[in-house]
Amino acid sequence: KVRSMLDISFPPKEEDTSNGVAPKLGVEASIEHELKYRVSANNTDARPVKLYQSVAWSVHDRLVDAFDQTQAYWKEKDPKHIYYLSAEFLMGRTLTNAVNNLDLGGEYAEALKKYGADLETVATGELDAALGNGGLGRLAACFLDSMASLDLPGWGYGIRYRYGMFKQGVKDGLQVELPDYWLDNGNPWEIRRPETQFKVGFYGSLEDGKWVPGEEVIAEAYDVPIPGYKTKTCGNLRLWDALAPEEFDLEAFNAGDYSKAVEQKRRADGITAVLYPNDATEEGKELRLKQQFFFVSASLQDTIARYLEQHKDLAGLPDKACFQMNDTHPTIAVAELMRLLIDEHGLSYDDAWAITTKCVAYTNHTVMPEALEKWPVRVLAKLLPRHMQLIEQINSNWLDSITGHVTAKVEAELAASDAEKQKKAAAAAEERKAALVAAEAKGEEALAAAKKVVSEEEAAEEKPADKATLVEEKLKTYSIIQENQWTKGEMLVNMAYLAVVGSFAVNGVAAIHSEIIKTDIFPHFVEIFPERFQNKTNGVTLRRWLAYCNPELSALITEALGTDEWVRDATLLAKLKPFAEDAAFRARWREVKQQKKKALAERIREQTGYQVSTEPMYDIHVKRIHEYKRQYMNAISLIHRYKVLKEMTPEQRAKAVPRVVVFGGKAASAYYMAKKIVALILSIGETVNNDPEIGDLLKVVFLPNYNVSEAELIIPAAEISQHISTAGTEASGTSNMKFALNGALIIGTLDGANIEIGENTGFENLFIFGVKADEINKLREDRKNFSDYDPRYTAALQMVSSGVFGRPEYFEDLVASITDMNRGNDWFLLANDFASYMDAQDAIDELYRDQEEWTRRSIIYTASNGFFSSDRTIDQYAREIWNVQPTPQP
Ligand code: C3B
Repeated sequence: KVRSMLDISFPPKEEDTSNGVAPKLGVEASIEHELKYRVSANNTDARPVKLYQSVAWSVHDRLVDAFDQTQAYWKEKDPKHIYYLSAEFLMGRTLTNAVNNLDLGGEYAEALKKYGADLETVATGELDAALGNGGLGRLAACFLDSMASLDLPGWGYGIRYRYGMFKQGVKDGLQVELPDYWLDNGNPWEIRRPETQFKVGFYGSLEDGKWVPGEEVIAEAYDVPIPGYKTKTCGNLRLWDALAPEEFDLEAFNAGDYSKAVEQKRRADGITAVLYPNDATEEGKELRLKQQFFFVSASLQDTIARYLEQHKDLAGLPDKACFQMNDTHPTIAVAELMRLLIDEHGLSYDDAWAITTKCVAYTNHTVMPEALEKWPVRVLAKLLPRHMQLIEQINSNWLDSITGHVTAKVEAELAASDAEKQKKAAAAAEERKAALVAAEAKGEEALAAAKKVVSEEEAAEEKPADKATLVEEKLKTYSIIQENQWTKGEMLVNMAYLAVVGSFAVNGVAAIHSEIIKTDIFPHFVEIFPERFQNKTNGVTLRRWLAYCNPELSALITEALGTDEWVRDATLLAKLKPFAEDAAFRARWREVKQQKKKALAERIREQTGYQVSTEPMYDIHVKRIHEYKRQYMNAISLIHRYKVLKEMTPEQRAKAVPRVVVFGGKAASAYYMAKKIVALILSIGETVNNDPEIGDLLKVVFLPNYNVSEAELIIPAAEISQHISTAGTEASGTSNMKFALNGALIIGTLDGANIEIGENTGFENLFIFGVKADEINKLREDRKNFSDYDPRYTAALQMVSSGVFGRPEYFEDLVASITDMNRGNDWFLLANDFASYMDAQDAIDELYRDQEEWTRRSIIYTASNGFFSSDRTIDQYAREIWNVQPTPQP
């Protein structure tokens, strides 16, 4: 409006399509321009963060050009789009990725010489965008990179949290959580869109069937351009911020009630204030549901508005839009899309349902029961009354539609058991008759007693099951709305069930996981729509996770293959295999690893003060801290290792294989046991690292604040990496892929994507141990007594309890969680796997003595795992679920 009033034409009509100053200037001049005008620091005063900001703004302008051109092209061509709905996007830093994807690495390196700086150093001025917890959020970020790189029309949609994942510090041997104000230095990677705003309502009531919200906030868009790798395509991540409808309630303000006036603003701010720091557990907090609905509603409204700019009939929406729900967090989309279509656009329920179920697909990322979201009906009905009503209708239609199926199933079961029962009943009747005859012969009294027994038996005899009751009971297991199993009378909405019923495709994230969700989580849904269930094994972007984080190894790979095409086509990595047999190549491969180990050693010194040698094996265990991921089991094995080293003679020690063991990962702030596991690792480090007898033979390091940028430093330095979850618990894992691609060997269980990595690499090249997923249930039932455990395990735990690592009372319940039948009872089966874990560890030591063979395997890992490129994953989603076509600009 403002623009037309001023009568300016926008964009300018002239030839020049670049709308920034910088691109016209050339890289060097644009950095200078930004330094002077945008961040206001002259050359001599170019402090690192200012230099970073200038470089970032200079890149920003180039990104905006690519972005505008791509989006304009897509608008004109109008291809079907994928909209990736995710509560989390764990982006990390952007600068290096953007410069290299735009293929401007050389130019920026050259321009920075003037400042005596290199891109790598300048890049450290950027704060990580940590708008995610862990694997799920990082996967979403990798997917965006691949979508753009494959020229697929697609946007991510999420929340612009002002505080991301907390910063982890260590104080007095414990994890502490510090706020992550990542926008502190401004954010050159986003474009605010005050012209793109939508109202989102909450609470209120239904009046004549119409929802009248009791509270409204404004969702305002921020666009984050996502450059594809060496393509003109630049995708978009649209993040929503929440604003109060009016900055101040003027009436209240005038009446002198200042606090009431700012109340609205405070409430809106709260929605996008902070990311819930939970990974695979559910909080069930109203604010969390508010966040979910907030971004889902804005994203759907936005998509529909853009669709209606070019099309009249919403029936065609499924030909233009697919919404992929990243876990259950955005599942309210099913109800919200229904509401928008029915209430806002006047469609009938049936037409709306037909459209919704053609537009929405769901990815499941976990089988942990505590992470499968279930919202109390009470909470939903209060916050979103219209949606609760729609969910009830969806559920009742759903149950109606399957009543025939369920009835037939019950009938079949009854028929099968009927014959059996009749036979049993006849035999019982015979027996009773015989008993009466025998009793009669003994006299009156005996007969009376026998008659009593018989009549009791007859009364107790199984009544023929009532079919209607059976059908009703069975239907409950399919119901989206269920009674809380722990709190009687409380009704819950099972969001995963709503997602399955509302979606046209449901997928797991690794082969084994996709099977487990079919057999253990949704077996009854598989009966109804077997074709809906699919697998899409996760992947990672090779740009960030090999090419850019490990330029040295990448250069070597490129030299060997004679091309850098592998960055785009990861299958080409297979051609590295013959080089594994080349001793000179192996020596160079080792040199690179050594260089990366040195960089990590430096980081360890900076962050922890520990001096670690670069000679020992670098053994890495990084991921969120969870009982199921079993960092605890690793810690126990290290206690054993320490004990063995202590008991050795100097001659024996001279032959031992030295290790630097590095842990990293955050414990959710409310996860009691996880925080104790962190403390235990820190305590072991404190004791071991300061023991002069041990020296370089063993160092145990907890590197604080594991995040994307730390991972980029740690992964290239790893020689062995640990992925040791209890079989059947880790849906996929994605760091295992990153480690493998960087030539780290894997010690792991037959869980998640470890299995597929084994298939690709050859299981003989991995250190696989532990029980299999299908043995878990039985083993859980048969858990032993503590006294039966492996003596190495019991001795190590004894050392914890007796205070060798300090604070024995603090660790008491951690120990109890795996030793006490009544206090955790070793749910994740550490005791069962410990012995085979130790065997695998011994095999690792043994192989490490043979550096030639070790390096050979390392090369085989990189060569074998191109399959785990997220380009492959996204290509499969695009073809097999989304039906979205690459749409590159000519
Ligand atoms: C994670 C799973 O725990 C990983 O196994 C998986 O590799 C990734 O998702 C990506 O699929 N996950 C997560 O980070 N957060 C959740 N809430 C659920 C799963």
